Amino acid sequence: MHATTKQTYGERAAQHPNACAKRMLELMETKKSNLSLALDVTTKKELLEIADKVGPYICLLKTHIDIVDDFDQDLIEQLLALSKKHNFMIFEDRKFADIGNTVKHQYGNGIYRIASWSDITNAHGVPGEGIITGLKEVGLPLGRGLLLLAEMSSKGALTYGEYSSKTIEMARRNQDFVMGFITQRRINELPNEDFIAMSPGVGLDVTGDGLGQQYRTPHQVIVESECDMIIVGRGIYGKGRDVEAEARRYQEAGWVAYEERIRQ
Ligand code: 5IU
Repeated sequence: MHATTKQTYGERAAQHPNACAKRMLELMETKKSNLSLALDVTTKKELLEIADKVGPYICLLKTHIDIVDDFDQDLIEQLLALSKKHNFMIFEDRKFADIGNTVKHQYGNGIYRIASWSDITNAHGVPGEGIITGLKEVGLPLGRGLLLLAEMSSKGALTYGEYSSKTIEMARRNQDFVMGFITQRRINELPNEDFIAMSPGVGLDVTGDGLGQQYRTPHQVIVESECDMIIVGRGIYGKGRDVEAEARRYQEAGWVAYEERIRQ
């Protein structure tokens, strides 16, 4: 077990050198939530309605802003208002994958201007370290944080072995901006390192979606795999589900697992 696995989110926040990671950990501690909602819906109305219902239970709202048919600037303003109302941070799951100069513009410019509203975003290590340098130029002055994709949850993913280790090395060299990983299990941390491990592919009722997604339970993710945050999508807002009840259920399951872990 890693040293940070047994610490509380609050203890880790108090000594974290990365400003965005510190804010995230503080929020998890005060809100008693390690739940992130992955809100993959295609209309502004659904996005805002579900975010408002689930807001009290989550620490982080994960978006795919480019799938919203009727995207406009007002959506961003309303989303930011909800993040203040309910006290959650925002993570645009953009998965940047190009050279530094291109991602810099994809992050700061275009219709979405992701850096202007999203606290956190993420990137693949595929292009090499220039991708971090490019994103950092835009994000660091704004106090943003970056997650690297160390491991994916989907069947047959190529993110393993040396690819994952090299990604981790890149993160180590950029700890001012890289705050953690999207991963299926906690990475091997060196002394004085603390990367927030966020895990998608979480569900309590089903094990897959027929399109390659693979689900594990909050207990498997937080206790067995030592990750810090569960990212849940359709388990909360899927067809026929009571969104608020499911959000509460996942928040509780995530927090109970965390309490078990820090007591171990
Ligand atoms: N997501 C994954 N697996 C990954 C990565 C991202 O599922 O390895 I990186 C995203 C895709 C979707 C959300 O936005 O997390 C999971 O949604 P569901 O809980 O509805 O499967």
